[in-house]
Amino acid sequence: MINVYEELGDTSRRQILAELRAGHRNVSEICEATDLKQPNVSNHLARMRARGIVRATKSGRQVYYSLATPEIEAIVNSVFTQPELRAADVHLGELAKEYARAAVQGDEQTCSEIMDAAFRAQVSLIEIYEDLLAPAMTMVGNWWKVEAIDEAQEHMASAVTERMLARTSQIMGPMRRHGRVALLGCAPNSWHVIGLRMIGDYLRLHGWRTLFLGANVPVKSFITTVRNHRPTLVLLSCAAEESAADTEALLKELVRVRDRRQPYTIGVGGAMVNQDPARFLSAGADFAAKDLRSFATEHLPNMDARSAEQENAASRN
Ligand code: B12
Repeated sequence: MINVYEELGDTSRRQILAELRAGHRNVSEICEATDLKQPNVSNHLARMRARGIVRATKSGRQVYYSLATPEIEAIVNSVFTQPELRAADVHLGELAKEYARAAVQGDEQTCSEIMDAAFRAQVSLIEIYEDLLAPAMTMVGNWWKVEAIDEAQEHMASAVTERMLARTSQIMGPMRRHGRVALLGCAPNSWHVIGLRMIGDYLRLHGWRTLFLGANVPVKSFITTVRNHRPTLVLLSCAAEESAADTEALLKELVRVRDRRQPYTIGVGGAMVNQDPARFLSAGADFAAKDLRSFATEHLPNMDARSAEQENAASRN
């Protein structure tokens, strides 16, 4: 997984990116400005290009490099204009509270700054999702329960968080794509997508092609999409009793249409699944993960190993 902040941890790359802040440059101009040797600069540029941090444009016989997107530009600028942070300097519990307060006000700017502070300190993606965003959303839920905020504010906080996830996926890109497909979605009447989005982001950063169907997907079209895209992994989220029966029905249908040519694995997660995993396992799920951390450390490594084995066997035959 790449993180622009990690790339900025290397002195030579930092010098190159600092130079590109001023505008597009070719290799000789970068060498001149940084005192780095040409092969060294070319290697770093190739690496950062593969990771979507810089882009190259041809003009006549010259290739010019620039920062790839406005998001990357903003991050690079923030690193050069703000004090350096270490993981020990940030307290995710405190940041979660600050984030939740900003999110219920619809204050995206503050939420982005909080996320960036954590990224700058090189806190991992899993920690940012699990120890900052997830507890912040739980706080939002608790405030709503005691009527400290109204439903519109809860919706606003959800919308802000979905945008923060989208922004994060812009600034992080996969190291290496293996091309296996994961399809993620929710059954009819199932509206909680933030946790599922986190799982999808994590998979994408680990080389999966992810198809995100979102909330409230009719069973028939869910199944058609599965048939059309032949995923290795189908993932559902269920957070509330109100959507549990529909999720069970979708699971049963996914099992019914699965065959030898399409032997996908079905995984489930979400607050309702955590409350009663057996209910979803008996409806057909192959596994239930309690959170992103356990999905990433317990379930995904097994699945990756199994898929790699199957792919090797298929290429031998
Ligand atoms: C935001 C929110 C909403 C938003 C969702 C917006 C959106 N875009 O997602 C809206 C406003 C739409 C909503 C609606 C409702 N909600 Co609501 N909601 C919440 C809230 C506050 C936060 C949920 C969240 O995003 N958490 C953060 C994420 C990261 O956590 P997560 O979902 O648990 O995901 C993690 C893991 O579970 C796991 N995971 C999740 N999905 C998956 C899937 C897979 C495959 C894997 C491997 C792992 C995995 O990984 C994630 C990261 O670790 C919770 C409160 C809470 N304590 O959770 C209530 C909560 C989930 N909602 C609840 C309810 C009851 C409802 C409503 C029925 C309310 C109503 N009466 O109208 C409706 C409709 C629900 C429906 N039919 O689906 C209850 C559910 C209780 C229950 N178990 O039955 C909760 C717990 C609040 C409560 N304490 O009462 N809600």
